[in-house]
Amino acid sequence: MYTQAMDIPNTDGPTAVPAINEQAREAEFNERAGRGEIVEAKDWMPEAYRKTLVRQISQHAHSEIVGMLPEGNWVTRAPSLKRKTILLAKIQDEGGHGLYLYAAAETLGTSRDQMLDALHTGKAKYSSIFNYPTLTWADIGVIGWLVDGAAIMNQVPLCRCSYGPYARAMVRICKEESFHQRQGFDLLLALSKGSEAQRAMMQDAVNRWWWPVLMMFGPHDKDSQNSELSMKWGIKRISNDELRQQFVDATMPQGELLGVTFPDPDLRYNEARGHYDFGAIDWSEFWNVVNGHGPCNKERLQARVDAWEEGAWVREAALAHARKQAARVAAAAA
Ligand code: BYC
Repeated sequence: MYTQAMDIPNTDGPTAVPAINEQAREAEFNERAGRGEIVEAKDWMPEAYRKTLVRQISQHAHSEIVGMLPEGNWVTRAPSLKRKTILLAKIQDEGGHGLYLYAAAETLGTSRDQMLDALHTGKAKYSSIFNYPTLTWADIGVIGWLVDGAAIMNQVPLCRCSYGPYARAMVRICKEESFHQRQGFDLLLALSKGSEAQRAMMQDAVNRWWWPVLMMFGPHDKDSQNSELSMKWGIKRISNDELRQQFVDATMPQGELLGVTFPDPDLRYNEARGHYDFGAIDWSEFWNVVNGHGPCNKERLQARVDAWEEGAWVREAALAHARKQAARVAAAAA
C-alpha cells in the first residue's frame, strides 16, 4: 500500500530516516488509513498504531484461549455424543482463533512468548465475559447464542480493519463464530421444546449472562479511551455503544422465538428511535471483573499458567525435533 515517502520499511530503524520526515509520514499515514487503505506488516506505521494493534490483537487472542475454559468444563458432561462432538469442535476452533491472532500480532514484531508472559503474569487483559462460571448445560447454549453472537457483532467490522493480517484472520474467525452462534441457538431451541425444568434452566442462564454479555462491548463511547485513535486509524469501524445497540436489536426477536425474557425492566422497543431501549449497565461490576476480581479470574489464569507449565515438555520436544531436522538437512547439503 504505502509508496512514496512512506515506502521505507520499518526495519530501517528510526535513525535511518531524518526526523523532519517523521511528521509528514505520520500525516500521510493517517490520511491513507482514514481513506480505508490497507496497511501491511512491512509498511511504515507510527509506533502508536503498532502499539494499539498489538494491545487489541493480543487481548483478543488471549480471550480466545481463555474462552476455551468455561466451555471445557462441560465436555465430559454433555448430554449426548452429538452435543459432545459439537462442543469439542467449537472449543478446538477457539484454540485455532487464538493461533491466527497470535500469528497476526507477531507480524508487528512482538513474540508469542512476550504476549503469553503478559497473560500469565496478569499484565494483559482478556474479555471480561470469561470470568463467569458455567453452572448448567444451558450456559453452553447461552454462551453460543449470546457470547458468540456479541462476538460476531463486534468482529464482523474487524474484517475491514486497516491492518491486513488482522483483517484476514478475522474473516476466517467470523465464519466459524457464526457456526458457533447457531449451535448455541440450536441447543437452546432443543431446551425450549423440552420439559418445564429445562426451560427454567435456560431462563436462569439467560438471566445470569445477559448483563455480562452487554459489558463485552466495552465502556460507553464517552469513557472509551482508545476509541478515538482506533477509529481514526480504521482499526475500529463502529463504536462500542453502536455495536451494543445493534446486538440488543438483533437479539430480541431471537429471544422471543426461544420464549425467554431478559432481566431488564427498562428493555422495550422505542418507536421514535427505531431501536430497543435498555437499562443502565453496572460499570462497577465490569471494572471489578476487568481488574481481576470477577468470580473466576483467579481460576482462569491459574488454568492457563498450569497448561503452560505442564506443556513445557511438548515445546522442548518439538524444538529438539526441529533442531534434529535442521541438522539433518544441513548435513545432507554439506
Ligand atoms: N473485557 O477504550 P476501550 C470472543 C478494556 S473473544 C476486558 O473501549 P478498545 C469469544 C480495554 O481493553 C472476545 N477488558 O478499548 C472467544 C481498555 O483497556 P486497555 C474478545 C475490556 O480496545 C471464545 C479499556 O477497557 N473480543 O468473543 O477500544 C469463545 C477501555 O476500553 C473489555 C475482542 O477482543 C472487556 N469486555 O475497545 C467465544 C475483539 N472492554 O487495553 C467468544 C477485539 C473494554 O486500554 N477487541 N476493555 O488497558 C475489540 O473490539 C476492542 O478491544 C474492545 C474494547 C471493543 C473489546
